[in-house]
Amino acid sequence: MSATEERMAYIGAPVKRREDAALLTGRGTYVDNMAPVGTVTMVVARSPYAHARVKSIDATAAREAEGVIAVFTPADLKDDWKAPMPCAWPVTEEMKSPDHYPLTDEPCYQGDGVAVVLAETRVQAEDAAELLEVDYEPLDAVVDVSKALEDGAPLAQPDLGTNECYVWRLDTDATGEAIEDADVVVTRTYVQPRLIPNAMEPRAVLAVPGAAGDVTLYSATQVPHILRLLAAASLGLHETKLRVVAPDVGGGFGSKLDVYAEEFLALALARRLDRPVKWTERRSENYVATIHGRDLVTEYTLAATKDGTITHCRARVKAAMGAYLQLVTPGIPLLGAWIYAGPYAIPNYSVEFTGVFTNTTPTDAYRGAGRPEATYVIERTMDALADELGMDKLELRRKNFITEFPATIASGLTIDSGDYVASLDKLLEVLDLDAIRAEQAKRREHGGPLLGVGFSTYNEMCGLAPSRILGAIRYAAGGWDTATIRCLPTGSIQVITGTSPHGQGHETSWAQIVADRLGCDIDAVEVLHGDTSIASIGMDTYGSRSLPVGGVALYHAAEKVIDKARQIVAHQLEVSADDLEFADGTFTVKGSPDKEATLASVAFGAWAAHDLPDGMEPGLEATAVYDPPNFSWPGGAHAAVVEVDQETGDARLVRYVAVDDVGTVVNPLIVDGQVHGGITQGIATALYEEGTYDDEGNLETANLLSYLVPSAAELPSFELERTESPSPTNPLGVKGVGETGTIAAAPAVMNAVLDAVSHLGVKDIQMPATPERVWRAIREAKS
Ligand code: MCN
Repeated sequence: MSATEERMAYIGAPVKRREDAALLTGRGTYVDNMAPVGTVTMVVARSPYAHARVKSIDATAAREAEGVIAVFTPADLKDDWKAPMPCAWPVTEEMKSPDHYPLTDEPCYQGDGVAVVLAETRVQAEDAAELLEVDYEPLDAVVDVSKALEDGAPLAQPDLGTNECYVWRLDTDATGEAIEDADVVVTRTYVQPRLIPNAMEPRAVLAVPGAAGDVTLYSATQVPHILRLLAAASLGLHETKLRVVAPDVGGGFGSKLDVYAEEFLALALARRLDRPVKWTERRSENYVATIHGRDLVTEYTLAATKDGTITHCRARVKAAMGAYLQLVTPGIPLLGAWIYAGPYAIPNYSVEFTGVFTNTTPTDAYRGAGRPEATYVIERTMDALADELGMDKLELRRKNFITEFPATIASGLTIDSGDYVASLDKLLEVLDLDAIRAEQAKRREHGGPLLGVGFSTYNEMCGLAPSRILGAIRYAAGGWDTATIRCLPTGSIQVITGTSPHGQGHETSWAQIVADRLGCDIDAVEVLHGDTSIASIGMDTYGSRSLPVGGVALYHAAEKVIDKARQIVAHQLEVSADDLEFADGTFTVKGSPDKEATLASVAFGAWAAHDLPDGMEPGLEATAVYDPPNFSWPGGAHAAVVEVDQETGDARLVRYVAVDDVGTVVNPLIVDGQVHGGITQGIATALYEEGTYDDEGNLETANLLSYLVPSAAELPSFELERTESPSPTNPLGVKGVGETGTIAAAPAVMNAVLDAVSHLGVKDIQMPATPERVWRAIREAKS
């Protein structure tokens, strides 16, 4: 019997997050809460120019300032780096990558670090940094992806001789028919605004040197394991000499899936000074020093026959890399490269990505990473194609949905399961579209805020990822993960996971999986993570991978524990292992109900080791490493209802309905929370958030006043529903959920805004649909 067929006490139950009590009562431990004796504060002096050459730095006054311990410039530290800052995803052999070191004397974006100051207190370090006299020679900067590709554009990285980082293509031509020959061809160009991640906790780093050449790095990171490996390589340390701890981490949303200059600087300087070195990012610093997301321009084409059968899709994407390649910068847009046909059966497929250097903060993973970008252009263009065909927008979607699973799609991947029709049907049950259309018509006739409804039917690939595929697309690491389950002699159970939660509630959902499999009380299960000295290997948390990879590893580890326990019980009860049944934490002998053994008693017996089968190792624990054979394929249907004030252009979201299929749900409470957060970030893209630079490369939206992060006050209560097609790829039947909302929401909202004003002749509005943009679009359409 597979796990999905069994009755489960915990899987599927809305268990409250065990993480929350400590966090909500201020008992969490974040990096900035730590202050070992002798800690020195590090402050990074950052370039005010987007592109410049540092002619000289006079640090005399800074060095003499009160409390200052040291000042370092790039030249002082050049021997500390055995390798440049790493990029783990060289997407093509020819890809260009500028040298990137933690400090530079040719800053290439506003905020690039040019020196560090170390002082006894933060205030002293900040005051001293103000005293640095840096003589800059400003250089030409380029900030716009399209302009950067024009002849004669300033070079973001002059040594490379071009702003083109790479060109990556994927073409299939199933029918051999040219796209231009199709009955109807619709092409649109979309701008995906640059997004600036705003985790509750900005980044923070504390490096503590040990007595034997070892060092511990505490970091607000999503990737302690990856960080240990890469920092050790860059500093020329044995990996065993570096321990990385991710304590409580206040969110990351992809931005902490990276290895950063400040981590390397703190490590190098703690070893030099033999004192703990701490750096805590200020919110305003977060705006320039932590990676940004998106910033793409995409030309997207759909072609169809007159009856609405879609025959081709084509995407031409220009993606900003920023000034350097961070950990996975070049690969991020490509995470959408296989799903530019969405949930639709489209035989001819062509995508081309051009990575572009600009003098801006590097881009990298931000919730959804590549897949919101794909879904946005598909879903906007589906609406445009429906208009062109004179067809109902949902009918066009239904006609083209993939309905048979597993489905090998034109980009070459196989979607293991899904039911897009069921999700859309359920969405419509909840929505009451007829009533919305009637109200829309009434308002158009009698006045009042205009009403619009928009849809997004989506799928995504997440659960990163089968290692072989990652290798084939030139990503440097694997996509497996690990889990250890240790049954302690008292019946308590320790779980060690290679995932590194930073808000996703793994301590709760992992305990649910283990308590279900082993039939024990959930409170008996402790989940340990985020410390390389405890979980020595792992692949960390991103790409909605933790459940479909790390959670499944847990399942396999539990199976191994049960197998070993079964052998012990068979030996002790003198029965065949095949005659033992295991349920609710107890082994019973078929046909002899009086003979039984609880898992807890087996754990004690395995620890005492008085009576084990010959040759068996004492102890009851097991480790599993799981490499998924396929990606995880969630999907669903979302709808947004907006009101648009014609006079001011203000677009307000009034309803949001989401139906998601994430396979078997382990914890519905956590899943709802993930979907809430995800949708909010998608809505933020559609209506509020946009990072902009002026032509000189000054970040115009450099704080929370000018970069609008929505709060709960701007949002209605979301109506969440689910359909469930369990993944046949893994024994739990699970699919990832962490990014679904972000992927689906932006096009639903934008389609709704356009629906509200379509009768006025408005055909396009770029994101975010700010009051000014909407107002202008209405005015232009009327004139
Ligand atoms: N879950 C479940 N049943 C499912 C799917 C998931 O119960 N069918 C639960 C899991 O057990 C887990 C949580 O939902 O507790 C998320 O699981 P998963 O989808 O595997 O995603 P990850 O744990 O790998 O988290 C990464 C994902 C990403 S990519 C971003 S970005 C993101 C997100 O999670 N960043 C977050 N959610 C976030 N939530 C918070 N609070 N903070 C962030 O920075």
